Amino acid sequence: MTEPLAQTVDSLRALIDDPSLPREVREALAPEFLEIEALIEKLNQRAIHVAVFGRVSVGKSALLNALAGSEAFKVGVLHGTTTTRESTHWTTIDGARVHLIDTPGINEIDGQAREKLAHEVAGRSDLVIFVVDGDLTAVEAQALRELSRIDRPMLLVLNKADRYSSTEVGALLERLREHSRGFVRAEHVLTASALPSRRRVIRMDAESRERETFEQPLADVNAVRQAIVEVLSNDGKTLAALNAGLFAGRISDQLGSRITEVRRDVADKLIRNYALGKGVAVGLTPVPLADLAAAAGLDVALVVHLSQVYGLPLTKAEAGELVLKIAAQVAVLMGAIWGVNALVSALKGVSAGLSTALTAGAQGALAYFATYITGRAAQAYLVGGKSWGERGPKRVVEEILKNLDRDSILRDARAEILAKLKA
Ligand SMILES: Nc1nc2c(ncn2[C@@H]2O[C@H](COP(=O)(O)OP(=O)(O)OP(=O)(O)O)[C@@H](O)[C@H]2O)c(=O)[nH]1
Ligand SMILES: [Mg+2]
Repeated sequence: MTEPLAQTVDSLRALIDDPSLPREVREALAPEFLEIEALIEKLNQRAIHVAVFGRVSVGKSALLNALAGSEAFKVGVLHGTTTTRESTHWTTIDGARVHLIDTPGINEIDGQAREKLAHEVAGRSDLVIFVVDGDLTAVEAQALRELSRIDRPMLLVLNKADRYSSTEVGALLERLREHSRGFVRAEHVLTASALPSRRRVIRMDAESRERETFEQPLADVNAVRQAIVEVLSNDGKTLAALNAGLFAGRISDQLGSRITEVRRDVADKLIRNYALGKGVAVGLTPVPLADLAAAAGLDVALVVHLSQVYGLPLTKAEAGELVLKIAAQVAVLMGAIWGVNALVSALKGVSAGLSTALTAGAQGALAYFATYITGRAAQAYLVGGKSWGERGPKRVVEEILKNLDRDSILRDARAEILAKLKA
């Protein structure tokens, strides 16, 4: 496989096999991963597309047959044997899958249609072969110019070389190189005998009598085959590979942001579930307000789980430290920003009996809220790549608290907890 192609396949494979992606994220991304698997499959096939163009009856179909080693395309003495806009056949050259594309003679179709076909077919080919059987005619020169604008590696092949002497072939090649200068590289002007005429041969039979027979000489398309192999190897950054690379790059960018999105969704769900779990647990067994901070086991579990979602796994001890750090900030900020009174009145809003004893729902809601903030803060820390960033933990927690709709979270939490407790 060529270098850039191999790299593309490797990087796609790495995306799929990334061990830092937890199961939840991987499952949510299943459709994207399937698409990438299919793309890798396609890249691994290492296929190139080769199209032939040329005047009628120059031997385009015969040339493709000789390359394929089979009678894949119809060959005929009549002008205009190939009439379908394009017929195709897969073959293998040098281990690579090659898609051969045959087209009708360029003088079969008029200027505009011809240009359109050339654009469409050559546009998705990795190599264009322009076949002639003599020096360039005006129509051929024009078509060659049009094709060269599509900017694909192009071979100019003098077919039916068997009909010329070697001196004639030499002279014709020279003229073709001269007339195609600027469009086709000199080393890409080649000869071929796709389907040499049968030769009359005289042989002696057993009785020493001369017998006239006809022999079909073997096709000679070695130069063309060699050029295809070269396109496959050096031009390895062939357009197909390059395009596939660009496509893959786009996919991995898209996937990158999808992964971020999915991680956020999964994290949000986790935070809400743990917060609810904690709220329900505390609601079932109300404890004095001071003991809430101690009931941090669930928060630690939440942080460990979150760290896995973000592919930055923390140990229980590390998560415990993080929870303490966040709790310290929350304690300071809750006091400083809202004041204890504000918090008490917020809870009053959800519970009439707050002044004497916290009801199950209200205390549960507070526990929910504490876990929710812990989760959000831990999430910010993980998104920052296990760092609080320049702002430091205090500012991060401060911003989370500031941006929260405290009252509605408490209200929703209480309703959810009560619903669970009743169930
Ligand atoms: N002598 C000789 N004749 C050839 C060679 N290649 C093809 N021919 C003959 O040229 C004629 C046309 O061949 P095709 O392969 O059908 O040519 P084409 O360019 O596909 O023609 P259209 O499909 O009609 O545009 C047939 O009679 C072939 O036998 C060759 O290398 N040497
Ligand atoms: Mg043909």
